[in-house]
Order: sequence, then structure tokens, then C-alpha cells
Amino acid sequence: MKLSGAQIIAHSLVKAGVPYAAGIPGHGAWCLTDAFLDVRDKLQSIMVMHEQSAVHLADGYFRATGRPLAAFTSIGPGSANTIIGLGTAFVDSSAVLLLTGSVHTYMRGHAVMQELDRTQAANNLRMFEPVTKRQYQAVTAAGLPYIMHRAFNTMLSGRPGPVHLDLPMDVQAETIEAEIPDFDQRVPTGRARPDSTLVERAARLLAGAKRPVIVAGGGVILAEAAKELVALAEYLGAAVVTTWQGKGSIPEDHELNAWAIGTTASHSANALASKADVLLAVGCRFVDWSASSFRQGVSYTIPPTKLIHLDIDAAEIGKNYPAEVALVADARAGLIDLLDAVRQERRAADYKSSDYFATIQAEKASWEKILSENRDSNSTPATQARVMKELRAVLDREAIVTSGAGLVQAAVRQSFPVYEPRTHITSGGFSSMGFTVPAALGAQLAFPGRQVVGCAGDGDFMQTMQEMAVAAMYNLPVLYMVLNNSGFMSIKGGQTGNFGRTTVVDFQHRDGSLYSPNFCQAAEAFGLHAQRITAPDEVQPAVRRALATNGPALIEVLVERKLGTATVNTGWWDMPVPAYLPAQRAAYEAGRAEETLG
Ligand SMILES: Cc1ncc(C[n+]2csc(CCOP(=O)(O)OP(=O)(O)O)c2C)c(N)n1
Ligand SMILES: [Mg+2]
Repeated sequence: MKLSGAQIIAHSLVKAGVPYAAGIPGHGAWCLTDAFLDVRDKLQSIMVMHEQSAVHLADGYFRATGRPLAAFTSIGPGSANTIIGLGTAFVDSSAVLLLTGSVHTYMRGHAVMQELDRTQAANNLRMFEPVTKRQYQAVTAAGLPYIMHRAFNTMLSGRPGPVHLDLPMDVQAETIEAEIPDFDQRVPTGRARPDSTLVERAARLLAGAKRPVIVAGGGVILAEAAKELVALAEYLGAAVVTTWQGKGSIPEDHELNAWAIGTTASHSANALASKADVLLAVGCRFVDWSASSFRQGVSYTIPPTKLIHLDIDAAEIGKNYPAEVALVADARAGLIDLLDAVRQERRAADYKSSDYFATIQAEKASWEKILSENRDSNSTPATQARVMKELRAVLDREAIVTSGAGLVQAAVRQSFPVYEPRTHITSGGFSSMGFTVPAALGAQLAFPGRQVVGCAGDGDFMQTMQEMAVAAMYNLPVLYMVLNNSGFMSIKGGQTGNFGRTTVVDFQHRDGSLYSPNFCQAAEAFGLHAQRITAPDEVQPAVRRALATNGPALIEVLVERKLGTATVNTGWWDMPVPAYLPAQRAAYEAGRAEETLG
């Protein structure tokens, strides 16, 4: 078949089952977007208003489904606009294929429009290196069928991640005789199993544990291992605690769920995990945020707690904590093998009658009590925590929620329980603002019939709110909850706690009076159904009205600004402060002295 380079890519995407490519065209990608037209019944081009959003949209789709989309851009600024999107996907191990137009191979270094050429020819490529799992640069059309199946192999095998494919304009246009290979023989099937001797050792530890805790990370969800995780937890009577990306790996109304671990997480998880005798960590990399900056005794106490670390990426083993037993394997295969081996060691725990179960329930109950102060508050304006409670009450169990950085992200984490994997989508590791809005579009494209709610702070929302145009144009029935507190209040909280004064965090006029755009009017202007509320009992009726429209909608909630009303601080976070703040400095140094890194 005679195909242009761009057509090879279009046909390869179709063969790989990719239904959407999101992006903004430009001269650098004209051949590509034109080639997409020929296959538009199978691969639909989706327009966005900023390239960061194209990547977040694809990322949201992957997190909701486990299947990747493509994003495309022109050369130069369009491609550079994707960096935050790629960083977000890379840090959280999410797969996205980014296709960028590039300088003609024969013009490299000659200062083509939008080329970065002064340190190296066509140097746009190097901007992406720290934020991609792998980069491919096409130099001939003939190389493209190979590059495409390598790109899918890289994106989806082992630990997933975003892949960047750089496409010189002449390579996109070059026409050759080409065959597109079947991808199923080019990507791995099956799951990598752990070493059976090590599984037995781990099983013995688990079987003998008095206070076992399982830490569920994003790897559990990526490996579709939630059922296996719950089965092992139930067999052992182990408490399950979750990282940002692990939220959803156990139904949060399960009695063994002990909530989120770390900073702005839960006291119950920190209390249980820091006192565990055996800890099984699955698909988690122990970042400072989930490990309370490695301060002994806060989230973890390793050692003496014995750590069994199961991860597909060997580089994570031993990185932040020493592992008693290291299992390098797919999370699902590892959990299946562990449960089989534990069965050989002992009978299932009658866990509901154990003292340890009572301890878990007591820790959970005392955490609920602390949480309830904000979550059950009747004050107007509503607290963010109360908004989450009301929203949860009105949505389906399998509704998908997206969030970006800010108090809202933590309010969702603490006060919006989820019950299924892939229903909680957040820019956790890179903690990017601007994620909520486009990620919700991706999730909605993945599940047109499901409720998809983007919960954004006013700051988060304003980084990508232009994508309301996309929701309106494609009539995607996403609901945006914008929690408006006229500021970057999470940052204000941090500045207040550490420095006792604040700057560039309140949205205000020169005279100090508060500023806020009217998000409700803005949403109407974009063509969304829009409402503005402020009392907690207005949330449920407003959400019902919005969902009944079956179209894109926004609810602006004017929320409480008072610090400490959205979330509860937990754990410890290493935040260096200068010596001119003696009390804070002393607290920081005391905490730091108890950190274990090595
Ligand atoms: C792209 C990006 N810029 C800056 C930050 C630092 N940051 C984290 S949260 C936050 C404020 C978020 O404000 P908003 O969305 O209004 O949420 P709030 O905390 O006010 O509820 C900022 C500036 C970030 N995480 N990402
Ligand atoms: Mg805000």
C-alpha cells in the first residue's frame, strides 16, 4: 500500500485501537492532521484550546480506561505547551502518545520558523527528555511502522509512561510502499511473575504478621489488581492504606480500608502503618508526600517494620526504604502468587473477631470524628469538605471524579470516598494545576454514559478553563464544580503555617478588596449550563439540575475561605524555613532529625 509517513501513523493508530487524537494543528503537523481525515470514522480528531490540555485529556482517558490516546501538536510553541501534561503523565506512570511536528530533515539548524536551533539543530526534542519514558525521532517514512509499534510497546509495557514521537515535516509527507504490522505480536502479553522463592518468604512474613498493613499505590490500579488486593487483605485481615494514585484500589467503604497515607491524608492510615509489623507495599514508590518525608514513626517506621515491596520497576526497590523482601513483578500476578503462598502457610484469618480488626475500626472511627468537623459543617459559605460530602451523596458509585492541585485535591482525597478503580483521577505526583478540566474531558470521552465531575479550585480552573469551549463544542456532559475561595488558599495555608504572613495568594484588587471572576457567567458565555451557589444544602439540588441537562455544566460554589476548613493536616512534610523564624526553624530541625534517608 502506498502511504505517506503521516498516513502510516494514522493507520497504525487505527490498528492499535486508538479512537481519538487530541491537539491543535499547525503547519508542522498539516500532513498528519490531513491523514487523520481519511480514517476519521475510526480515529476522531478532537480540538483543544491549549496543547497542555490535549495531553491531560489523553492522560485522563488512559487513567479511566488503561488505553492510550494520541495527542498532536505543531512545531515549537505548540509542542512546548505540552510539557506540563507530559510531566504529569510521566510522574504518575500514565501512557500518552505525543506526536509533534518538526523541522524538515534537510533544513535542520537553518532556523526554520519555530525551530530552536542555537545550541543544537531542531533542538525542540530535548525539552521533552525529562518528561517522557522514551522519545523517537523519525528520519524516514520507512522507519515509521517500526517506530509506531515500538512506541506502543514502550508506552504500555512494564511501568507505563508517555512517549514522544518527533515528526519532521518531510517525513510526514514522504510517500512509500508500506505495510503496517499487527501490533498484537509486537507488544508483550501476560504478566511478569515474581520469584517463587521470594514469594514464599514474603508469604511467611505475612502469615505470621500480627499487625499487617498493605500500602496500595497506583500500580495496583494500573495492573488491574484491585480485586486481588482486597482478597489478600481479607485473607490476612490486613488494613489497606492508599497513596494518591492508589485511591480506588479498595472500595473506600470496605471495613479494611484505613484511608490515605501521608501528608493531608488520614490519621488512621498513619497510625496503623507506622505501627505495622509487616508492610506490603504494592506499586508504590514512597514519595515524601505519602511517607511523611520519611520521618520515622509518622507514616512508617521501617525498620523495625518489615517491608515487602512489590513493584514492576526494580528501580523503586530500596530507593526510599530497605526491603526485607523485594518482589519485582506485575502487581496482579504478584498478589495472586502471594495469596496462593499465604494459603499454604495458614488458614484465612477470622479477621472480624480479632483485636487487630478492633484497632483498625477504632482508628477509623477517631479519624471520622476529626474529619466530620469540616465535612458535616452547616456553615455558609460551605466548607470544601462539606461540598464533597454533598456531591458524593448525589452521584452514582461509579461516577468519575477528577482533580488538580490545591485544597480541592486534598478535599477529594479525604472527603470524597470512591468505590472503584479508575474513578479517582488526579494529578498526584506532579501535582499540576490545570489538570482537572481537560482530564475530565478525557474521562467523559472514555465513558459517555457515566457521570464525570471535575472538582477544581478557582486557581486550578483558571489554568485551563478555556477548555470549556471543547466541552461545549463536542457537547460532552461533564460537570465542573469550581470551588471558589478567591485565591490559592492551599498555598496561603502553607505560608501562614510556616512564615506567619502571606503574599500573592489572595485574589485581590490594589485596595485589598477580594477579586473573583464570575465563573458562572463565564461558563454561560462558553455555552455551559451554569449555576452559582454558596450554602451546603444547595449542592445536591444544583448537581441534580446540572446532571439532568445531559450536557456540559458548571456549578460555581463560593466556599469558606477560612484556613483549616477544607482539609485536615496529617503526617509531616519537610519544609525548610530560615533561621529568622526561630520557632518554625526549631520544629523543622526536630522533624528533620528523625528522617531516614539513605
Ligand atoms: C502548575 C502549577 N503551578 C503552581 C502550583 C503550586 N500550587 C499548588 S496548589 C496551588 C493553589 C491552588 O489554588 P486553587 O486551585 O484555587 O485551590 P485552593 O487551594 O484555593 O482551594 C498552587 C499555586 C502547582 N501545583 N501547579
Ligand atoms: Mg482557590
